[in-house]
Amino acid sequence: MPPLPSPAPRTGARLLVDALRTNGVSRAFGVPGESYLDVLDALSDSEVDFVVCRQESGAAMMAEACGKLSGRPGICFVTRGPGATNASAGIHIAQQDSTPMILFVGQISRAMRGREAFQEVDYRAVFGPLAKWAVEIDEAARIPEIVARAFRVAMQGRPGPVVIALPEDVLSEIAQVPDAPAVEPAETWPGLTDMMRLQRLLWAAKRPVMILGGARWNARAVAAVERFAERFDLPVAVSFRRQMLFPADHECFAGDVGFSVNPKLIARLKQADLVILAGGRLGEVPSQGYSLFGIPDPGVPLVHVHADPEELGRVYQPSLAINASASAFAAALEGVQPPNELPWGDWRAQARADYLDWTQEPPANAGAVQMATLVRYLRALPKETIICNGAGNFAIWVHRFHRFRGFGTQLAPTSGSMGYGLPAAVAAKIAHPATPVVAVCGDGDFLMTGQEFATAVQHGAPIVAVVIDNGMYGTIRMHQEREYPTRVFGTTLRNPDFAAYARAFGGFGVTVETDEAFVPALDAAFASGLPSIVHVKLDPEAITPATSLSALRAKALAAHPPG
Ligand SMILES: Cc1ncc(C[n+]2csc(CCOP(=O)(O)OP(=O)(O)O)c2C)c(N)n1
Ligand SMILES: [Mg+2]
Repeated sequence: MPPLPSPAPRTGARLLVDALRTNGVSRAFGVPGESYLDVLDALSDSEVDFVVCRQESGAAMMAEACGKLSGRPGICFVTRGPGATNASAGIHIAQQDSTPMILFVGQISRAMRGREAFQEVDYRAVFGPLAKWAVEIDEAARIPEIVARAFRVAMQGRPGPVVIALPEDVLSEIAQVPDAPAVEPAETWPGLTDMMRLQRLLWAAKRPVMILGGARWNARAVAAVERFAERFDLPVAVSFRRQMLFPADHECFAGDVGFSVNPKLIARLKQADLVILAGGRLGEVPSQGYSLFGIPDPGVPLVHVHADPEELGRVYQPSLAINASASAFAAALEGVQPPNELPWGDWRAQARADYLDWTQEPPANAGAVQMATLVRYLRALPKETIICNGAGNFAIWVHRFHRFRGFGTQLAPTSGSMGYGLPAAVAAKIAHPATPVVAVCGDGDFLMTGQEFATAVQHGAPIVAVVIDNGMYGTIRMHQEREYPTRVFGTTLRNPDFAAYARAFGGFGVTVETDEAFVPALDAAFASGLPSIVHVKLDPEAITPATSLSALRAKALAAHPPG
């Protein structure tokens, strides 16, 4: 056999960009730094679109959002030290949300390591516990190997973020090595008897429910679960911020288990005699502070399906543990047959009725602007509309009352990270220019990453950000009034004119102070074709759909009279 031709000499930076291309990367997000000039230069004549951002926190959240929508690692480049620490919120989101993502960090030259050189950080130590894997590349020749492994680690099993530190001199070092092959994550299928055992458990059940969560889903898998639910007439709930895993207009949909959950759904889950938990971990929020089922014995036959065996039995000991990705499990459900008669009668119909009852239009709130109007507007948007949010009480209305109807229509962090909605929306709009994208933000939430509105303008991403301005960190004020009624401290906000802010950046801005102006303002934002902010002045009394701020305070004072 003739010897293989030896590969052309390439810099570390070129090897890196070639590895991205081999793995189908067409877009990366980042903030530049002198620590990785060689990569910027290699990107400049590649086919990778580099979305330059204003702060690494937003850049990392954009990459995370891309990973969440596509199932392939979102890519982010940041500089050493402050660049990397700014990006850490995005890493934490990717970890808690099981999102594939790779953060590349410029690093000081190898010869300077350990002296606490300018902006030196030990990335393995800092990101080791925060990310799925953190690594530093020591020689250019190993770039193909390590980047290929990073793609695999990010996607395989339970997906998550990988952090790769790139010493400056490794990026300029020349190596003569071949590229690694493109990476496809291994699929994990249910074992030979798993689905038969699942069928047996279903045949013995009288009150079964399914809860969908986690990662490794796609549109096909979601459709397969829908068909399964129909054949078994099964109530299906979704986990915290996972509404996109089952269409809300489907007769089998029973609601979500997140914050401010339907008490009837919790009661139903507690009455169930079979729980099928597919893809998720049933963490603190969906399990209502780990109170929903027993630990370690859930107290009910539990079928737990997860792509990572480490997650099976980590908290709850299931009756049947199935080590499979959500999508492989969904495909295998086609083979599970229902009994001739389904003994759970109107169990599913009642679950559906409870959901519809709980999510009727929101009741009227205090003040001149109604959250119900926003919810009505969102429901009327095309069903593929992508709705994004960060954290704050404003999101309760979105999660409870909006009807998500398709995979990929929701970007919301289960880590409860404020500031996520805007950058997630920008990333979604850049990736899906023909799809309407709305970020629903709080006034506190928006300004955590509000500078990324400039990124939307620069990259022509006409998102609509609805900023719900109640002049406070409302969620914390709510807790404050409950625990320390009347002692308001550190939760009031003096806000800018958000509409003027949008215009100053070259976008469209409008302020809404009455309910009549709400819908025309949203229509005008969409019609503008520009990145837009609809600044909604919400009465601070409207603290949740269920109660007002003064009612909350009065209740707390009655329970703990001062003095
Ligand atoms: C990054 C981050 N910092 C702080 C918090 C704690 N926190 C949760 S909600 C909230 C207030 C949110 O305020 P706002 O966005 O105005 O929404 P509102 O609750 O007023 O609707 C805060 C400070 C958080 N979740 N994330
Ligand atoms: Mg607020």
